[in-house]
Amino acid sequence: MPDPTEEDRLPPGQYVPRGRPVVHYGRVPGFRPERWSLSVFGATASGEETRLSWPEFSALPQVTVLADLHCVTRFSLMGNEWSGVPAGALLSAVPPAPGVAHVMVWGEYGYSANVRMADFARDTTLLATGLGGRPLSAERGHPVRAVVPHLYAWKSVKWVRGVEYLTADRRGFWEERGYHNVGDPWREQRYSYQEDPGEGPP
Ligand SMILES: Nc1nc2c(c(=O)[nH]1)N[C@H]1C(S)=C(S)[C@@H](COP(=O)(O)O)O[C@H]1N2
Ligand SMILES: [Mo]
Repeated sequence: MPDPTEEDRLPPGQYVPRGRPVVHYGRVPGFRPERWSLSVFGATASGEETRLSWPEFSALPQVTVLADLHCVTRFSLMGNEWSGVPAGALLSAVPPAPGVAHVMVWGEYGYSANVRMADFARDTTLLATGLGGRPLSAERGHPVRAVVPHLYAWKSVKWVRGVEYLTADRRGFWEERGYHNVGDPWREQRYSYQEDPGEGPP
């Protein structure tokens, strides 16, 4: 049984599973630091793409955030201590052009998820490198995963390699396949048919 505080933290229709499920589509990629980069592109303020090397990314400010992660298949991973770079620090390092209201987060192998800038810029949104005081395991997204804990977990892209600033909203991998464009678990925004006007791209 979840303790009362966990129960209070559980969005509608979610449960606390036994164990700690790992979920993703496709293979777990390897990591070679000398080959890795994080590409920030699209509508940047400079008009240029910036590629951060592993040492450059690792030099960004780091924080720790305690947060739950809610999978749309209804299990929730409670009480995760994520550490890593706040998304806001990336926005400061590579500013978007004025008026950018959406971001596409890209993982390895073309997995992607779109997030509203207001959600990306929250101080609990991370480009996480650690979980529970240790580096992320390969299957949880090593070396870097997005953590957007206030949205369904498909938005928390593992193995992040790119952040694209969008001039117009565009659907990512699961958003194209019937899932909700916003994905707020507290409002049970699971499927695209639930979208209100203005919540998705035209
Ligand atoms: N790159 C990538 N990231 C991904 C996915 C994926 O298929 N590929 N699946 C998402 C989904 S649906 C969930 S529930 C979470 C699961 O995170 P976990 O494996 O740490 O539990 O990762 C998300 N991030
Ligand atoms: Mo998920």
